[in-house]
Amino acid sequence: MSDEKTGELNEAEQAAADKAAARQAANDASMREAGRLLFAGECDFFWAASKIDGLPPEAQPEIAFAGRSNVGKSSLLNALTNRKTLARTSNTPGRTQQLNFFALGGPIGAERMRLIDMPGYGYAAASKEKISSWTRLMEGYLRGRATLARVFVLVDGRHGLKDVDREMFDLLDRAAVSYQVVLTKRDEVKISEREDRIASTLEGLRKRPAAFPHVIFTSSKDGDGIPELRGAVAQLMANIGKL
Ligand SMILES: Nc1nc2c(ncn2[C@@H]2O[C@H](COP(=O)(O)OP(=O)(O)OP(=O)(O)O)[C@@H](O)[C@H]2O)c(=O)[nH]1
Ligand SMILES: [Mg+2]
Repeated sequence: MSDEKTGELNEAEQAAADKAAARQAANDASMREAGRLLFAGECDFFWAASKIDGLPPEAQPEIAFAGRSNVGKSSLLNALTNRKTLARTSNTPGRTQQLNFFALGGPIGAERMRLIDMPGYGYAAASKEKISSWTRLMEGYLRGRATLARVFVLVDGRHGLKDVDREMFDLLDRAAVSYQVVLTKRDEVKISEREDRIASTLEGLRKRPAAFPHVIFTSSKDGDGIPELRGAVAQLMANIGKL
């Protein structure tokens, strides 16, 4: 029991908290190393789907990267896998129009897991037709994919959550797909603003049933947060017994 007057921990509680923190730190370090090894493996593009009946058959666990157009999904995939041009990046919003599948950690067909670069949303110049085909593809994939372990939803760290991001969370909550927010472009956010951006993002996720309550702030430009994100993926694989 903590001291009611001061809210401080007694000695035994402090010792237990220190022990738990040390265990957590050791686990985080080992997951980061497992993540480093996982992403140091082979990684190859193997499939693109623009229609829901064009998906590859389910096999290894999948993690997908979603987010507003131009938020940095393709850049993050390249940073994670330490490659410059694995996923195509661009200044033109709406560059990625399909679900692009990458095999990680082994030759295609014998990979350890799959990474999926998703087409962006919230693209101002998109036609109604494009939006409805995007929605069909995304909903179809998210609802029907038993091998989908988690969706990482990228949010621009310079701006925080927008209504289109909340619509994406609604879709994921409805589909009951586990998702985790990754803030991007950390290098463009003032140091003094970073903690607040993480806190307000977490606050926006608090009541969302399928959201994983931890936010990672990354920069594909200077590599900040990338080892942590690799570690989160390794932890996810460990949790489903596939590490
Ligand atoms: N400064 C900075 N720029 C970034 C970062 N990540 C991406 N960018 C830039 O943001 C722009 C968009 O990046 P992409 O990776 O193509 O974005 P996307 O989310 O895949 O975009 P769509 O495929 O159109 O949905 C490019 O000009 C990138 O160079 C980052 O961490 N820091
Ligand atoms: Mg892209």
